[in-house]
Amino acid sequence: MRQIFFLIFIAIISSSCSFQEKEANKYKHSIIPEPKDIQYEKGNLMLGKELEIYTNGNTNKHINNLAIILPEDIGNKLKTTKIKEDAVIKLSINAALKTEESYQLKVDNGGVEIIGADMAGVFYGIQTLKQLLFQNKKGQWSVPFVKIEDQPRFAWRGVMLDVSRHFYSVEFIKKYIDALAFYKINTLHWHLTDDQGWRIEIKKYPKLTQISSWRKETLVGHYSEPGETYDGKKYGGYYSQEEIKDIINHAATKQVTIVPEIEMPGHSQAVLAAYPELACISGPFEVSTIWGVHKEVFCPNEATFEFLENVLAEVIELFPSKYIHVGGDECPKDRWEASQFCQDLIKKEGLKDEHELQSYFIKRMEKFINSKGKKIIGWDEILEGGLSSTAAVMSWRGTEGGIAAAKQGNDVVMTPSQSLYFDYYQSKHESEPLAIGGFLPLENVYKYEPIPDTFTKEQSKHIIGVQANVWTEYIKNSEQVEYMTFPRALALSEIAWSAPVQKNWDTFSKKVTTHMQILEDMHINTAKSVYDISFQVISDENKNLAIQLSSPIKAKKINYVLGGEKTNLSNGLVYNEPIQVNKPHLKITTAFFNDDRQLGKTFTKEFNFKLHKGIGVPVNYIHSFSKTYQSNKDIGLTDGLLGTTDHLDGNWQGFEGTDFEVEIDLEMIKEVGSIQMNFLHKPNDWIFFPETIKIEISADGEHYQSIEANYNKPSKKIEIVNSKVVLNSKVRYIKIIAKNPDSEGNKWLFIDEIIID
Ligand code: TNX
Repeated sequence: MRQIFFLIFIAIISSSCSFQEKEANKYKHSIIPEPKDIQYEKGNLMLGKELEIYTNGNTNKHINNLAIILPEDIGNKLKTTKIKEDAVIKLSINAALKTEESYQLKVDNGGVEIIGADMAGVFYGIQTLKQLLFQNKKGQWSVPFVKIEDQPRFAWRGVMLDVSRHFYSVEFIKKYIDALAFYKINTLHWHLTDDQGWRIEIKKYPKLTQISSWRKETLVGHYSEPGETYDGKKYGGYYSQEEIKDIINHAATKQVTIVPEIEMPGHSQAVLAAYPELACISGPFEVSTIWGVHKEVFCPNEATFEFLENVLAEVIELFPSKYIHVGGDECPKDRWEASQFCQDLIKKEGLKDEHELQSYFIKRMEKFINSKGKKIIGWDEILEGGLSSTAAVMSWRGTEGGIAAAKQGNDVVMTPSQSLYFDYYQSKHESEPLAIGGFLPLENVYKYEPIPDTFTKEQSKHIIGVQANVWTEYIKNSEQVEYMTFPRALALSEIAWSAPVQKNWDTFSKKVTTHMQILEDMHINTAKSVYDISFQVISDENKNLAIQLSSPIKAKKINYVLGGEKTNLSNGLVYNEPIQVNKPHLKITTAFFNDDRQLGKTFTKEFNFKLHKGIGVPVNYIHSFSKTYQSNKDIGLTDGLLGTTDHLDGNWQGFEGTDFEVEIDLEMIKEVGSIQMNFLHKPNDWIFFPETIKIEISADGEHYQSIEANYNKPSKKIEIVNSKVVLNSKVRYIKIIAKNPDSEGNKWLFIDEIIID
């Protein structure tokens, strides 16, 4: 049936080369994920006061999505009053577009036309239109004339949210789905059960929500900190089946599939608290109050299988998803090893060991799930001990599991922790809220390529998608979920949707600034660390020291002033090139700007340089310094910055178990009065002063004079050991060898700086 909806006022004015066009052009490349093909044409379509929408097929169901996209003054007043063939916005499905979820979007004088291969395609066309609209909020709403053809790279574009470690409201889950769908993410993997809480109502087992959903308290601070303390507050919650249905229905309108995860056989301590008979040892057990891998797991006995089948029967009834996630990760085998029942079962089933017993467990559950017309997916541990050919694998411990699975013909979702764990830190700034660990800045997410270049076409087909995981041990509330997810989900979106040829970090990074603004308009709490400014001391072509300012994403503008913290940076200098160091004391205050608006925090750094004749001179290392302690890399020893007794202050270079041996070429003969070096002595941190220090100098590079450097042995627990050699000679080449007291072992030598006067 053909339908036309007449909505509110309309006025189409096409303008050429107007102010609006310039505005629109400015944001030309701000669609995330980057479409397959996009061509801008001259002119804009002005969306005025009245808006008519024409739909065919089921696409009238998207009217609401369209309503939300429209700016509040238009979209909030949707009315369907009149039928009209030449509507401004036309939505239709055309099966001639072969690729699932693909769409075409055309904006010209005639209006906006979105043709989708299917309902999802139309929805994604609307998301693109919404992004074009968001970008010109100037009271008047215009869309640039454009022709877009677009299709996804991967079918599974996912985010996993752990609601066990911390629990979030129904309202938030919907908001989260909306935000992800806006970036064409189509799968929410819902981690509903874990040791610390069971979050889904199961009618047959009421104790799951009475007991397993509640923990008596929660660990305070990081798991690795010594001396555990707890907050003493009962914590928990669960989603009723009604609420789950409501969320699933909402997700469907955003083309998002929710894949439920019921963890087995590990991460199941919360269940055992309510049903201790499902363990191999006798209880009681409690819902866990700490993080990590737990030994209390399901026993592979008939009671467990019956329980899980009953649970899954209700889960399958609720969730339309083709996949059911069965967990399978981190299942310690201690209880199974000690259990006579398990050992007998291993013998009876002819299994090799406890890993094959886990595989027996998963295969049994898979049979049940398949019998209900669904497929299983599990964490990569389900590969251990053998896997059926129909199971899909989520590769999280790196990519090896995924690669092995794809090679043997199993479908794979790539979610390697080092590239896609959104519970990792995204910035090293000390103001960053407590996180589990790791370091995953936006750029590292963006760089991730899910298909190994050694893969054949056939193998590549088994990589069905990518997913980011938001584990929530340290994510206490929904604002924090948003913070950890955005903007990193924008990079995920582009990995998952756009073809590799469309990807470009510089372009993407510019788009991010615009989208940070859009996300703010959507009331999403984003991580502003993409606007952090870092300082790096470098030496320019003339061996002059300079300070380079940079930010994680390409800045529209970095402003700075020399000096004061409270200065108004919008009137500051615009950073174009490294700031010359021409005096020993320098203080820089700086921030990231978009036009005249400061976007991130203000950063201030003070430098106290010791300016000497060796400044900026490159050092040739015979044994390389450790990557962990590298200060300003190759000029770290000649950057004029002296290390303090804090060996992590960023100035020291560390050498583990090797001598310190370098060569320096001053590039011309210079009158050198003396050479000084500082070594750190800090035995509690396994850092020791050198056994001997030898300096060799030469004017021609052939004839060297060797001098033993003297120094006073340290008398304190922490001391900077200075050694000075008076030369008063003409020198060009310098060699320095400081002996590590333990050059075969693992003692550290720390040096900074080589001061040539
Ligand atoms: C490992 S990834 C886990 C989770 C933790 C996560 C923390 C996986 C399948 N298991 O239980 O929350 O690390 O990063």
